[in-house]
Amino acid sequence: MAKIGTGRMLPLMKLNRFYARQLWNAVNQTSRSATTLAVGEPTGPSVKTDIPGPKSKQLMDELSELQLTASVQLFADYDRSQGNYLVDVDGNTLLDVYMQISSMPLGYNHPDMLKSMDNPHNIKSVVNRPALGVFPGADWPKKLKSVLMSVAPPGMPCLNTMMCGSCSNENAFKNIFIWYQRTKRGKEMTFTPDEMESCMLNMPPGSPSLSLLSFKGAFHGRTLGALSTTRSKHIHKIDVPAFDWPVASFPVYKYPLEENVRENEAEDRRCLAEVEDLIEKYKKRGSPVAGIVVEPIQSEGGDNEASPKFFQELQRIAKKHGSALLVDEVQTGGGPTGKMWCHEHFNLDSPPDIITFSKKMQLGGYYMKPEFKPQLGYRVFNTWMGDPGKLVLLQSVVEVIKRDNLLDVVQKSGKKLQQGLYQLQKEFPALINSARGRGTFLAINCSDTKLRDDVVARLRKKGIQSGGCGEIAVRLRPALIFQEHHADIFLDRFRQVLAETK
Ligand code: PSZ
Repeated sequence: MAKIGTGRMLPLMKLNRFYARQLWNAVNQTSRSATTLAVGEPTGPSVKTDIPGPKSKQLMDELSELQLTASVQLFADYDRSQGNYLVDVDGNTLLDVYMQISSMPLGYNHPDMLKSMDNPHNIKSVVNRPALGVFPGADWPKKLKSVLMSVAPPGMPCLNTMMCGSCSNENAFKNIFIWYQRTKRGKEMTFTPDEMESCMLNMPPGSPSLSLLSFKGAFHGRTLGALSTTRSKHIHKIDVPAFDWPVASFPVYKYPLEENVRENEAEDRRCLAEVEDLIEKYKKRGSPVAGIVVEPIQSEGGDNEASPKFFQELQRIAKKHGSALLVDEVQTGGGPTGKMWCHEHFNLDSPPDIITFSKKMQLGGYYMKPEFKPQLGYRVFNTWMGDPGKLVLLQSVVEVIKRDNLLDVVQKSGKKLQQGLYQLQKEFPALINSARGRGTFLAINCSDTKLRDDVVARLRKKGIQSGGCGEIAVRLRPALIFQEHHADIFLDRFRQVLAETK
């Protein structure tokens, strides 16, 4: 068993002696060199079997007795995975630039996160999971302030915690509708008998006709309300009833950006004009746009970027029409763009109204301006309302981000990755194009879907776990501890894959 920091035995952990040694070294090191950021990692990928290998296939059969396994790629060994490397049950070691759909901020088995469980108080916060809306623990307000508020986007002093990305959006949408109706009424507390009765029948005025505007290519989750704003793929939506809410075009840029400035500015204007038209149209229809919901970089939809100017204008349009602006940072939040929050790159006139988060933040939730806090209890509420156990993990994550300057690491590794992608698209212009992104939150397009799927599959054979998004993009979503030498490995394998395609 590993001994750690305090000198006590690590409970709950089956670590082999090698990793235990590395952990011990990591915890006791004070200087933060490149190697301490990714402690005890393998020196590179190694692939021994097909992926999925025989053990993965056996487990797949076992799991298929219970559920559909169509999306399962492999079974992982989370005891042996370390840092940037995912180890599977067949002993294959993959450099993971996808990180559980962008949700592992510090890679696998980070010593500081493990160490946080070597503490009886923290273990009790996992064991005794409260209904936070009714019985929060004594340290909850302080913890929210010292952890979540310490990385809050500027100008957003209020907060709700939730479970996942979808339910963060779902509940944030409710906050927007409640805010919108309160603004109309002038006061929240006074509901008419008609409102109280009609809402029980899903009818106006109690269940008012209001809408949220989202964008083509958007992904905001799969729960029923969120799904009405999701517009990325039919497989996400088909057969499920949806609200008749407006959908505007999201900019589709020509790359490289610096050579297509005029066209891309015209594209911004086209999309913004559409937003404004839709707001007018839905107002006339009797279903006013209470809020605009947007990702800072459309992720599932294909890593589609929009300019800071687009977002500045979008905010101005929202304000002009009395609509709230919700920026969905579920995938972009937590540091991968080189800032804690991607919208901080946009230089907005003022903070957005609501920012939702999940993934790298360990638990879901949203920051909001004070006027978005409902004034009555039980309006935005559920059993758990987040999870103190996850906040313990986030505390370690935030401490490590600050201590190890991980946003700087992201910027440095991101630059290397991005330059490497630019170089590769110059070498293989018939195969790949439109490298883009911020920090290590990067993507590149393949010439068609078949090639993209093929590239992702062949990268895996060479020991790189990447992911696709949209129709033709390969996306990179490494952990914040991804360093320049990892970028070299990725770029080298990517070059090999492309050279073999030529
Ligand atoms: O297929 C899926 O359901 C996927 S694959 C990646 C995601 C979902 N991302 C989740 C996500 C997101 O990227 C944005 C911008 N907003 C909301 C969500 C929903 O988060 P979860 O999956 O936690 O409900």
